[in-house]
Amino acid sequence: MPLLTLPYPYPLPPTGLALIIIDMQRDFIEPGGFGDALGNDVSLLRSIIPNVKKLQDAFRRYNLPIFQTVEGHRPDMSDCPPSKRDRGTGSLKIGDRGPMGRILILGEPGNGIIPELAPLPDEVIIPKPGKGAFYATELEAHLKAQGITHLVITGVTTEVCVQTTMREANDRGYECLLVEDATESYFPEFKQSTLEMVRAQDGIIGWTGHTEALLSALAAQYAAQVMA
Ligand code: C5J
Repeated sequence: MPLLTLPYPYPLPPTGLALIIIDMQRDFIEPGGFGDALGNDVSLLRSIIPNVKKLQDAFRRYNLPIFQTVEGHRPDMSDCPPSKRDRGTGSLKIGDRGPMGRILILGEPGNGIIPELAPLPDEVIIPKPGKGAFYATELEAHLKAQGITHLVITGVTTEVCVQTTMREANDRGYECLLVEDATESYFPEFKQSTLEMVRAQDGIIGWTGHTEALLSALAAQYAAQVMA
């Protein structure tokens, strides 16, 4: 069944599909975290939570792998380049103590995934020090070990960590579908531009599509496999 995507139908594979949920962590979505410290209206990101949840539920239902990422640094910040730590003019920097603990530090309350999308104990969380989920992480090793070739990509923020990850994945040969209504930005115009960029030139970075169409296609493709 062709999936309604741009620039042309995304080829859902019989096996090898995974869901990537990027950085749906309190640091970006709740007041008092990194996103807030950078001066953003963090409430804008909440709108996609129901759609990401629907996709998470569907991938669980069809026994398809899910990988969540969190952007964060070791408590000693040895993996945080000074250029990243010192960037900006705000008073709260990475590593400083804020209302949800130390900003963007792994293991702090603010660094945790929002409760609505809490992973199951056997689902993989990839901590990442950069914007892309492949840089200095174990994501690619996990994907290779599980024979993953196709990635459905969701999360925040569209033009920063989501787009960087999608470009990294594309260069590594993964077929990537970015779900329009399951990714969000603090800047609506940047989100729109990113969507157009990735699907331009006949899908130079990949495909874009919508949650409901994807859910129908997943049911058509994978429900029978689960029941078999
Ligand atoms: C940012 C991200 N925006 N997850 N991180 O710094 O997009």
